[in-house]
Amino acid sequence: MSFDFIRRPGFYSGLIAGVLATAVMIALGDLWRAPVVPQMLSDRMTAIIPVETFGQILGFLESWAKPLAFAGIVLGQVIVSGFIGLATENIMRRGTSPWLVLPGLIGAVWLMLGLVMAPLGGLGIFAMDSTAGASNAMLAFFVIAGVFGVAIVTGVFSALERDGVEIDPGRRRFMRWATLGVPAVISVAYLGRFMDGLATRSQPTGLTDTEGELPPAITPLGDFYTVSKNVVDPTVNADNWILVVDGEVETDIGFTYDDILEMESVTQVTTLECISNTVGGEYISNGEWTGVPLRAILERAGVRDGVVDVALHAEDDYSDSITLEKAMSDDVILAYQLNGQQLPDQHGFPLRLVVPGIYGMKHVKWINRIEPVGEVYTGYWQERGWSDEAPVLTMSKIVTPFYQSNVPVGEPTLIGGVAYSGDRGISQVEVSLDSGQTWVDAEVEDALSDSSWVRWSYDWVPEEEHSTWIYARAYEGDGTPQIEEEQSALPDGSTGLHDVVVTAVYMEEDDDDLEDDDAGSA
Ligand SMILES: Nc1nc2c(c(=O)[nH]1)N[C@H]1C(S)=C(S)[C@@H](COP(=O)(O)O)O[C@H]1N2
Ligand SMILES: [Mo]
Repeated sequence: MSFDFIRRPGFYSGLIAGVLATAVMIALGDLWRAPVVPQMLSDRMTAIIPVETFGQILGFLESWAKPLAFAGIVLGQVIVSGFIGLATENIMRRGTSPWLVLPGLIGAVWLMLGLVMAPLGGLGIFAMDSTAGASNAMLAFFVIAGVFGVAIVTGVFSALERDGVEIDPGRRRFMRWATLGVPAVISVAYLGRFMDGLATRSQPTGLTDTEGELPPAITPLGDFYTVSKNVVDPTVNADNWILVVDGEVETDIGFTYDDILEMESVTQVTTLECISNTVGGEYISNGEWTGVPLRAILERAGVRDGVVDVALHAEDDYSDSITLEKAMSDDVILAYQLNGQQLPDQHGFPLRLVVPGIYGMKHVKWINRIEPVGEVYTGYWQERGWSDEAPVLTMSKIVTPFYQSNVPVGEPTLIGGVAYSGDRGISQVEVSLDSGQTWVDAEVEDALSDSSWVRWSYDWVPEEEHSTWIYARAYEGDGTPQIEEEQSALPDGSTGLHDVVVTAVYMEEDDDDLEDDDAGSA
């Protein structure tokens, strides 16, 4: 088998065109909310692959599965583009005019995107089932197909010209780099910036930066963790946004952003933790949320008899549900503020659900439709094997000291962190300083609310040089201990005790000497 085709102009023009078209597609996703095909396909793929295989192959689950699937699809797409380029070269070598090949190529790619890729991605023909609708997708696909076609045809054409017609070599090279090289560089740069954003799409909290002290009780906005399924998150214009309430209700109603702001508001502290958070992980933060009770909205529409679940639909085609019973409790709110500020885009502007006691997955962001339904509703992550009830499993986390750090013998070291049980309270936190043999009580701060984590601390004075594992163990309000058995996050959330290894060493009190040395050498 020969790989000579790799060096053929059709093939590499196709590769470049593929990268270029992908970049344009993502840019249009950003600008027009046009469908981003690899994003749709990776949504679909992660839904279709059996959970066990998925969990095993990808180990780290929800936060990495999507970016990996996405990157794989883009790569596949670019390689297929290479072969389309090769086919185009073969056709053009038979003397077919580029002015015939170009519209043919554009039309074929346009139809393929609209009639094959969009339905495969679950959005219907030309994405007519998407939030943005078909006309948007038709136009976006045309621009993408156009860029793709022009890139390939000019690439192949200039190569053929070089074979047949005499052109000054300098100009020819310039032409080729100008028509293909420049846009390729721009799009690689754009893709690079974008892949960077992809890796940080799920952003851990800045919780761990607090060695030697407890983390803030309320997580500052910039440190609040973020998780989203999207490659491109929605940015919602509140002026055009309407919250629709329909389904099993007496009257369908719509609320504008101002309607919501005018309703009586509540403010409450509630901790958010992602169900894919590992033991001791960074996907947990505590916020002060302001909004309106979900019940107030549901009562205006009037919920019909027989309703089981309330589904929440979002601008990014994400959805999830909570039971009607939960939806009616006082502390379930539709929030439009976080820590007294307008809800930031990445946390779900203009409106997101806050549902105490349940993992972050159900705290739907960018909500645009609320639908009471008569049967159990399967949401985005439930289609991918995650728990539907998703109650928070009690956890404790050692924030300080850091893993593998040295602490001084004979002096106090602060051991501290957070403990969280959803909405079941924390009555006690214990610490072990001898790798789990004996336990001492940590001091536990008062909780800021029934659904807030608590901070705990213990001053430890190691008496001799040694290494040890520090463990923490929390107890719920009614005294139930957290589950010690180690279990990975899928499907119900992780369990097990968090531990951190540290070494106690003699540390010389030589600060004065150092200062003297510094002064001497200055
Ligand atoms: N519309 C929408 N809501 C969503 C998600 C999403 O991808 N889309 N991700 C969920 C997940 S898995 C988590 S853990 C929380 C994270 O909320 P945060 O980013 O505000 O911390 O949002 C949830 N709500
Ligand atoms: Mo999550």
